[in-house]
Amino acid sequence: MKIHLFAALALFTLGSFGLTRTVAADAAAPRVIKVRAGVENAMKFDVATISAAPGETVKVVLTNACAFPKTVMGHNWVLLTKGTDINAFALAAAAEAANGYIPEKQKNKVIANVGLLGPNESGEVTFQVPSEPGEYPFLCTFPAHCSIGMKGMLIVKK
Ligand SMILES: [Cu+2]
Repeated sequence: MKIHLFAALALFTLGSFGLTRTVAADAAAPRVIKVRAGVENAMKFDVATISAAPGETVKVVLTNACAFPKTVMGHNWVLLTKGTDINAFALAAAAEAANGYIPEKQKNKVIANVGLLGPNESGEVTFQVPSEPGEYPFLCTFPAHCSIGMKGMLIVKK
């Protein structure tokens, strides 16, 4: 009888711990935003506008839908600080293949980024959305992709 009671208590305790862990994990889970680059080899993201609350934690999962090799048509996803000139950033980035097309001198303008992906590859980044409302541009920094249209905007508002 004693043993049964102990076993029941042990099970109850284990169950409680399991429940607590699950609830905590859910509360901390970021909102997932799936973005595909180069669907049908078009130079754009299928999600060009992302709305988020100040300080929200999000996870951007980028998939490269292009069929071409990474060196010919890789794609990345780079979120920049508010007010950054994305054309100037893209121009500087184009010369820095060795850095995954992130310009060394403008690294401070990058809030979050998913590295360069080859065909059918996926990558992700989890980050906290800035607390200041406004428009934050994102782009693919592979040479010429942004100027053709591979860009978008993260809109932060309460
Ligand atoms: Cu691209």
